[in-house]
Amino acid sequence: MNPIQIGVVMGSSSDWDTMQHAVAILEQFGVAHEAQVVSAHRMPDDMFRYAEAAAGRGLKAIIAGAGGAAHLPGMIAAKTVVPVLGVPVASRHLQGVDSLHSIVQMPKGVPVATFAIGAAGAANAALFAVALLANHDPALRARLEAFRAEQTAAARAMTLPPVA
Ligand code: RP5
Repeated sequence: MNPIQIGVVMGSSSDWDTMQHAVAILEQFGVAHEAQVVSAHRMPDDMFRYAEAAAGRGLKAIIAGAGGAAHLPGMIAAKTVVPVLGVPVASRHLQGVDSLHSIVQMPKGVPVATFAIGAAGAANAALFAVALLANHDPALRARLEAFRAEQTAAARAMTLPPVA
């Protein structure tokens, strides 16, 4: 069994609809990963333990998704130098603009790489993690290049319906 390389954490099981898109990409690329709920507000001690252990456990990046007052990515980043990729989850009342602002507006010195709100952001965070790992893994880089080539072919094959 390969050691876990990417950690995926989220503030609530209600984030899974969004965050599963990150896990799906990691599975597609065969990247060893874990996924779990680590809530900044409801289990802050667990969050700190997770972040403090991340480097020692060999994690290469942490994908952290949260919604609303989305402190999870920033607080994890505050406790580890392992790169944190933040995913704003769409919230009920503000549709994730609150999540986006909470995650993207980190003060200087503690970065969180912030992705788009929702499923696209979750998938792209995982693709970014794959790209990071691919810097040191030629086979993974080849799979990433093939993935891009398939997308290009699919886009070139797109046709448009006649004017209604
Ligand atoms: C955040 O609160 C979570 O990341 C989630 O997006 C949001 C709502 O959580 P639930 O009330 O659905 O558990 O901490």
